Amino acid sequence: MYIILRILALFLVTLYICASASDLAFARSESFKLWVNEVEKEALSKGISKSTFRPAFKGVKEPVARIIELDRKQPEGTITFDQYKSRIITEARIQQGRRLYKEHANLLKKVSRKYNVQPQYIVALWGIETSYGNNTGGFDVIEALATLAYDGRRSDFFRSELIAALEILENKHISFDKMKGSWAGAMGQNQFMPSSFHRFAVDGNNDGKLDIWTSLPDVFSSSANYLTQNGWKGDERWGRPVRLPKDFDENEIGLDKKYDLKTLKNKGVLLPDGRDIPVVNGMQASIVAPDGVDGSIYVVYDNYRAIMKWNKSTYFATCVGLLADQIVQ
Ligand SMILES: [Ca+2]
Repeated sequence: MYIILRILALFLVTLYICASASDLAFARSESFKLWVNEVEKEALSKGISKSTFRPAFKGVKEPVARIIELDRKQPEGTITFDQYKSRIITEARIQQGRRLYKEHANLLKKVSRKYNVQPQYIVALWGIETSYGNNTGGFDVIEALATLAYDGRRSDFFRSELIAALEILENKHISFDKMKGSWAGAMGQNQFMPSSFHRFAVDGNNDGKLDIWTSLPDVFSSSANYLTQNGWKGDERWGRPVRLPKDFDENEIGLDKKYDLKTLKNKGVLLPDGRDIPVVNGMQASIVAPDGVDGSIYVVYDNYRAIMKWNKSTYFATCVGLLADQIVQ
């Protein structure tokens, strides 16, 4: 009898747990539905039509657990620059970059002239963002942005990106089923967030659409336009690797400190092979040491700051510069 009671009790407890778990799931999906209704109201008030909104949200039933998981464990900061560099600038990526640089030379030349950005930087950004268009991310952009906007960690940011993404659909640059991107909503071959798309995407092939998913003229022109709108100088480099003298004051390292090149030369900053650094009057430079003074050291110019507008990471900006150098070497 005692055993039967135990089993019955266990059964009831299990039933209770199951019921409360499903109640919870139900409550969660109801709360998400209400939230989507609210987003729809906002979208309609901002000029998005129902015929855009409804199909775009048709498959969006609940927040995607995988995206929230990815958002909570971003690797940046946990690896050294040296490790990052060896992952990003692989021999295969250099070789492919050189090949594509030649293959698309005419288009790149045209874009480069129009936006005053050297082609190797356009190719390097393309290579690092999506392995030259091979890895654009398989997430549905609306679903990804809705998940992150609902989740709460950075709701305001992702909600405005979500509205911006809906505007792209409204303007028919891409259809909702082809609007793929990263888990964080970065889209197409150069991984623009929707707000960057609105500010910097360009119709490179003049077909009336801004298509950074499949049109290379649009991808290249948009990347170049991004850089040029953020202060790129077509007659300057990004920076270069250097060597510091032994007695160099570590407090002089950092993007917040700017020097003219003659000052750096006088402080004993040398090229890696021991020659003097080139001095160009009027150019400002900073010293960057991503792994500290014992790691690799770089002098960086204004163009480096333009790359950091794209992605606010010294790891990223340095690798774009180094890969660009390799592509034209
Ligand atoms: Ca186009």
